Amino acid sequence: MPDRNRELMERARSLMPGGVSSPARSFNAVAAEPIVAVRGAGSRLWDADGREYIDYLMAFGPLIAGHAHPQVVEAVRQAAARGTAYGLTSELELELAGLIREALPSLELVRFVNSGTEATMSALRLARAYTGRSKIVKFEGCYHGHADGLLARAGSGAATLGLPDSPGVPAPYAAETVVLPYNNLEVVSALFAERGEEIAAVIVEPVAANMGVVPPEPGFLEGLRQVTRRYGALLVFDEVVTGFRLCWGGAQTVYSVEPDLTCLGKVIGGGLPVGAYGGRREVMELVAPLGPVYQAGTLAGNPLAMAAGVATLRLLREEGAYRRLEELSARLEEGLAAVLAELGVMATVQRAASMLTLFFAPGPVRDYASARSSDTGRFGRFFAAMLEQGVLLPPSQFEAWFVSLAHDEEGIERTVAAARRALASA
Ligand code: KE4
Repeated sequence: MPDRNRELMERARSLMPGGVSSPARSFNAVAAEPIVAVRGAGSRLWDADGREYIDYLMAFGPLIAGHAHPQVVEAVRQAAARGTAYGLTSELELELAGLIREALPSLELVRFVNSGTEATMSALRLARAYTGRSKIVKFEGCYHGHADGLLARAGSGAATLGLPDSPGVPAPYAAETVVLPYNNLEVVSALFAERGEEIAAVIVEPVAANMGVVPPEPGFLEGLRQVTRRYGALLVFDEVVTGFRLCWGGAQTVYSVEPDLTCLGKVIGGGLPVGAYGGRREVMELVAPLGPVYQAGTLAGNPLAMAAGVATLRLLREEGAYRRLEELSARLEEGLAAVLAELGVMATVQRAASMLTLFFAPGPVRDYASARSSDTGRFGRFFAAMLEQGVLLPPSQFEAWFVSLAHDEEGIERTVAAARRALASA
């Protein structure tokens, strides 16, 4: 039988670098041939050879309602029938902005962009303008998109591909970014004691997902809030993954820490291209056209992305939505942990709400160094064995598995059974 995936990937490689639109999709870090998606429905995805998978990649996070949720599809269809873009404000932007502010009151004003990268890039430009300072602090293993200054030892794709600093980033840009170990408040405090007046902002994934799922240790986020306030730097929460994923109010609600600026993406667009940044009015009022900080975008606030986002957030706001996500995700975590114990595999499962990572490393994984101690070769073989059994995981040890409202108990039982077979053989 012809291998349609292979044929299509060969043609893809003749047209696009690596045959992908993003390196995170390359399968370079796993022992399997890339697959080409042709359809998704609910928790399922089908490839070009007609194989069906229970999907935990879920497009790297946006699809918390599952693939092609009827209400999301209908909302996009209706919006498209009225036009795909206007170059003007549309009511859908107001609706989504209203839902975001209802869930995250710290975003007194919000600006839509087209990706998480644009959101973090814009938020940091704004922070530098507001403070008049240029240094940015980020954490090793955290990924905030591919804007020049943020690629210094990023997590996610760069970590997987072993490109700690990307070529093409001018040295002076990288020099403005200080990279510190996650979950280590002492190092942050020492840096601020020495150079606090130079620091415009600290940007952090409040629950890291790009070195695999690594929750903040008690006091870490509160400590960042205190030290940034003390030295007049801004605290930027990159909630592109955690926003509307951990709960309706995101990580800032779970941990009761209010950042000055928040970046969003993924879930708020329901699978369409979207990003957003927002925060305190006195900061956001510097953004053009109100203030001098320039940021713009032809398709920012695109009505189709807004429609998909509104439909998705409405589904999440329904009674019981997060309880259902918690039930399913806890079941998956417990099932995997039981298999690891039963087989005596040296691995650990770390979960935050409906995202989790199975690390082939002794726990706890608390920062990039401990994440990097994972046996990535074993993850690669595990990934391939799961794929063979019809379970699609993110193709990297340093990513999160995502559970959606469309997953179900039967699929989770099958996933745990497949993991038992995969771990016993790999
Ligand atoms: P995008 O530019 O990819 O929309 O968002 C960048 C971004 C910002 N902040 C966080 C915390 C993120 O996780 C991301 C993007 N996540 C990766 C995977 N974890 C996207 C996958 C890819 O690059 O293809």
